[in-house]
This record gives sequence, C-alpha cells and structure tokens, in this order.
Amino acid sequence: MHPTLRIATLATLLLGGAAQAAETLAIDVHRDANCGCCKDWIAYLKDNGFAVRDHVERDMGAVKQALGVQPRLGSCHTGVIDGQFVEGHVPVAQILELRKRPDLLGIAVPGMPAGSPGMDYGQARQAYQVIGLTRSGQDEVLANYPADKAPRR
Ligand SMILES: [Cu+2]
Repeated sequence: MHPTLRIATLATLLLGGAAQAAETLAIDVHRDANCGCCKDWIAYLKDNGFAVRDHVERDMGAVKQALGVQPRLGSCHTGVIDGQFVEGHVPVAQILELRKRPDLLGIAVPGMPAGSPGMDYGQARQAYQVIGLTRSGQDEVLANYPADKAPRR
C-alpha cells in the first residue's frame, strides 16, 4: 500500500473508533444499597451499551427532590444523563428519545410495574406508561406499554 494511503486508512480507523466511543451513553444511577431491581435495571443498561456509574445513596428522597422528580412520578432508582432524570424502570428506547428532548426535565416509569426492564421476572406484564415531565411542569405520555398476559420466560 502507498504510504499516504496507509495513513489515510489509519486516520479513518481512528476517527471511526472515536465516533463509536461518542455513542456510548454515560448514565449516573442513584439507588438504595439493597435494591435488587435497581441492580437488574443497571444490568439491562449495560447490556444495551450504557456506561453506568453506580451511586449507593442514604437518602433517595433528597436525590429525587434535587433533580425535580415529582412524587407522583417516583420509583426506586433515579438515573441522570446531562442533568435530565431517568426515574424508575425506563426502557432504552425512551432514554434515547430523551436525548432529543431538551424541553423535558426528565422521564419516568412511576412505581415498579411488573415486566418493565429490570422488573422482568417471568411474570405477566402490567400495562405501564413512560411519562415525560416538561420544564413547565406538565406530564406528557411518551410511550404506552400494554399488558401482556403471557409469561415471557
Ligand atoms: Cu425497581
């Protein structure tokens, strides 16, 4: 190979690697020490290519309050990406959607619905919604996951 071509190929490889690294999303996850389903949601994020920074907290109420998570939207763990909260067992599809919605303070799956990511223990799935909270305080339904009676494992 011509030396100039070889350098060009190397540059392409390096740039390609950098672009790939930029697609890895980093998320901070705050949780109580003994929260099993929180750990399962973290494992789900890692399986989907997220870089997770895990924070064990003494006072989750204070964490949620600081990020603007309304009590009606509350769940167990609270994730944070670039200042936006990801409350509870939110699927990856809506986390990616949040990246395109700077008008939202964050998103949430309130409660702990059976069959949501990290709450998937082979039982029937409860219907649940992913709610976005706008910076003006309005709830917006971002996704509806219907109930599924068939056990999934
Ligand atoms: Cu949970």
